[in-house]
Amino acid sequence: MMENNIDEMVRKLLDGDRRMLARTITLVENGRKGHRNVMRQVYPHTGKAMIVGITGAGGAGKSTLTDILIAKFRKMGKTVGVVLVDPSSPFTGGAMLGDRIRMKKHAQDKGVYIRSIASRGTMGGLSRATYDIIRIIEAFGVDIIIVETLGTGQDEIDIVHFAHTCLVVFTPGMGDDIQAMKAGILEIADLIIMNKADLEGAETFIRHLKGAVTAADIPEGAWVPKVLPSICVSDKPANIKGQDEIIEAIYEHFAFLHKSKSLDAIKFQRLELELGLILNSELQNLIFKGLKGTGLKKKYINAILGGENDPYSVVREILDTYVLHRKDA
Ligand SMILES: Nc1nc2c(ncn2[C@@H]2O[C@H](COP(=O)(O)OP(=O)(O)OP(=O)(O)O)[C@@H](O)[C@H]2O)c(=O)[nH]1
Ligand SMILES: [Mg+2]
Repeated sequence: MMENNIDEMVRKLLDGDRRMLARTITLVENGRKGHRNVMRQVYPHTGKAMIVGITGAGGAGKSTLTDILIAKFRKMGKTVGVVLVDPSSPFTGGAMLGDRIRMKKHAQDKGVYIRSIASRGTMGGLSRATYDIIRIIEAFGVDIIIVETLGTGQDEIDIVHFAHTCLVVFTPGMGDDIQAMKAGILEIADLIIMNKADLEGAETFIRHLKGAVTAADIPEGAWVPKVLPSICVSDKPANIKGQDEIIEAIYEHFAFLHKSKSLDAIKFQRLELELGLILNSELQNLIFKGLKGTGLKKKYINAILGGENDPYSVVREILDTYVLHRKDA
């Protein structure tokens, strides 16, 4: 894509052109030519949306809950962006289709933008593209961005570094795992959602979760995670409940962040994370580009294969040669 086309693309994106939003995201997701230029132009327009992270085990009801929250935010007159990170593995392809069908009713609503991202970072956490895409949706201009990730460890930790409010979704059947999860979960969750509260065992599990919060060593003045029941699916619409309270709690938490000046800390953490990810990929690009045509990369790999060297020593050598000594050159 020509540079002036990129300028035009970003201009339209900032003007609220949805087609351009989709095209920009695809360009950045695939790391195509011009993506750095896009991000440079997009960045000054970011940072205005409220970001809600939703994580939890597969099938806990994250997408179903997201779907209801979208509708409620829309009723409040808010525009919503949704990012579904790796919504299903290649082995459970049906789940992603499920997400699509479930959220299809928002497809005609110009106030909602939903995007699935297939890729995860190579280290298991969220990829650089994911952060860039969230920035792009912010620049496009929505009030709220919901980011759904599967809670498989690293992703949960990542989400807490940029979401303003983090929801961790549990279900009654998970009671046995509670001991193992308790420790980490309280550091991540601002709101602990007990979804499928219609199922047996929900009340006991809620009691356990509340007990864990009470027993936790939460510093004075810090946010105390709320435990909230939720029923997202039922034959009788009247039985679907808990989501108004969740929205109320999201705003309560956001107000708390304002008051406690934690918003600045979140901004800082988010940038720290993004800087690291961008540095990683740009440095690798730069170095592999530098090695191109020298035959060195092949030599290094063969040396490792031959047992004369190891990857850490090779990287050290490359850094010594191409990065650390550059200042002397
Ligand atoms: N009984 C009951 N079932 C629910 C409830 N909420 C969601 N479900 C069902 O749970 C299943 C999984 O829901 P999803 O929303 O796809 O769960 P998810 O956490 O997004 O799943 P992944 O994205 O695959 O990790 C679906 O069949 C939903 O209909 C609830 O409150 N009660
Ligand atoms: Mg889902």
